[in-house]
Amino acid sequence: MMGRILIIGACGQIGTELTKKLREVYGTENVVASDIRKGEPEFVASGPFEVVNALDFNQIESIIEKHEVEDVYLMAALLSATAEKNPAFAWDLNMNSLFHVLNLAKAGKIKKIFWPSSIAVFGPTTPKQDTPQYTVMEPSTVYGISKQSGERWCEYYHNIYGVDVRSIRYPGLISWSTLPGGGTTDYAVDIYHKALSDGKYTCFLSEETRLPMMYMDDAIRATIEIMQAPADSIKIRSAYNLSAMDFTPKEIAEAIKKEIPDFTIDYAPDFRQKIADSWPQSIDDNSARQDWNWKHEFDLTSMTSDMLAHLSEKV
Ligand code: VAH
Repeated sequence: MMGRILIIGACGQIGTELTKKLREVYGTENVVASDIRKGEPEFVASGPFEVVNALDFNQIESIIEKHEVEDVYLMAALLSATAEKNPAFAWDLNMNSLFHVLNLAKAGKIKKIFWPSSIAVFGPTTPKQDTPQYTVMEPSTVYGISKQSGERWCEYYHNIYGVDVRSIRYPGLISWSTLPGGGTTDYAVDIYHKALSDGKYTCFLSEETRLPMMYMDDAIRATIEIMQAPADSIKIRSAYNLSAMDFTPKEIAEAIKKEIPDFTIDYAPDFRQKIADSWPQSIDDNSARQDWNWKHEFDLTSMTSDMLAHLSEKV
């Protein structure tokens, strides 16, 4: 039998859905969810759950040994907006949690690691259209700096110690089943909830702010597919560009209006506008498509239909 999977940060926006999908694929008992505190009772009761502080090396090590874990998905991090409010803790959490998992793998206690990077590694001097896999990267946010540094360390641990760590530069992610936490792209989730509950939305980014985005179903599938790919097909050990679509608040509002004609939007940009303006508008992800056969499935129209359908059931 293969070893088990441990998800650190399993109660977050990605972690919650990743846990559910991994349990469908590998069996509930083979996927251990963990977070710094217990999440929703229903989620905690849905399979093996442990309270683990991502900054506590000994705790992570003991859970890996207790459950005979082979693969670790490290999803704990402070996202862009929150990290700007607490730079020191964001750097500590985003970097030292990664070092703990890389060092456990270097010691032979973990076989394979997934670590999420982000298009936030790019900055104001990066080409904004079809941003290449390799280009100028001068991130201007704490989150982006931590993700760029993390990519360098992932590649170093692979090249020097043979650690099998794999990473994706996620764009903004949109999901119906879990609320996002502290991101700049969170407007693209909030807007669907407010369209159904209030029929209107005040967006914290300006109407022409174009950002790379992806539906969570695609992001979860990409995460599992990169981990299932043969090691020799993973030619990039920093992190792969990944993309599905890009849109502006105006365009997502138009997509919603096709299903909710009376929906209205207005704009009140806040501090997150400066973060968004530092990021690319669209991403070239050909390396992922070539190396491990990535292909997205959802576009703005199909995502909007799926989001509104699921959220309408929850209301
Ligand atoms: C954020 N959702 O907004 C994250 C993501 C590209 C954005 O990294 O911080």
